Amino acid sequence: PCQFEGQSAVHLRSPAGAQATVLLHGATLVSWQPAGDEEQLYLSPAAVLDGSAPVRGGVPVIFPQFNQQGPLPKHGFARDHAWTLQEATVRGEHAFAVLTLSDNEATRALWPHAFTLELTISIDSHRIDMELAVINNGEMPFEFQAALHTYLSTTDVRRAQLEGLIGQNYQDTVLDQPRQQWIDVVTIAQEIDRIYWQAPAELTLRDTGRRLAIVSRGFEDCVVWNPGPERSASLPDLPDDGWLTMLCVEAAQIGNPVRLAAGEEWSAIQSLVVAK
Ligand code: TA6
Repeated sequence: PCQFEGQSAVHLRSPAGAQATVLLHGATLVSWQPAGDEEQLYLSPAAVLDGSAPVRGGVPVIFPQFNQQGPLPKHGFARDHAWTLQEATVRGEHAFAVLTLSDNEATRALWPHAFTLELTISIDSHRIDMELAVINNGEMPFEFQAALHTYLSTTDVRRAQLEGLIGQNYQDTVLDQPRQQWIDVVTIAQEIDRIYWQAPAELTLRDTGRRLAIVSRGFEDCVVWNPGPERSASLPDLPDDGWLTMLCVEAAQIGNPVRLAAGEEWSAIQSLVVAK
């Protein structure tokens, strides 16, 4: 491992010059720069990186509980543990890293199951694939929710457009109401927190001079979150105007928790692709 702001991390560089950095803490991807392109992820300048809190930005891994939908700490515990780097290699056009987290005393105290999480991050010149696998190493089935809580960077979120959600049913978490999306484009002017159920596999984020495809496979739901000005000001690890330069578009499995039998494996992917 190398260091990122004094913390253990793995740095990837593809043959074409794309780069990515993953902290061992939470296996949090904190940076992704496609070849010859700028940073695509938002990382709060006030993020706590020393392992004492989840990282505000990048791509925290949510497991085995989404938000406060169960008895566990918010968003589960995976984002709050040190993962182990298994491999970091370049193969062909790709650079990739594999990180794992297995149950230990601390996780079993919260959640009494034997598991391994495996996060594989793979980059080529203009694409990143983030695959989360869950393996049940125990003798009983278990259930979980999961998400890749991706913070995308935006030039000005009020001018950004997220396309592809027309006709979709969603839970509006701010209003605490079920709703339906009637216009194709989601725009942000204030706090937004929505779970789109059974979301399409591909969405597009348009931002000043940029088009980013957000592709998911295996994750059924999609969460769109921006804290807006008031919540941004109240979150200690986000600058007051932090909401303007970020948008979370999360690949998630929330509505239908996965039931995994003993010895079985589940996996799902979120990919980001910059249009050339
Ligand atoms: O995924 C959206 C969400 O669950 C929001 O409700 C908001 O609370 C956000 O995640 C951030 O959660 P955090 O625990 O990282 O502050």
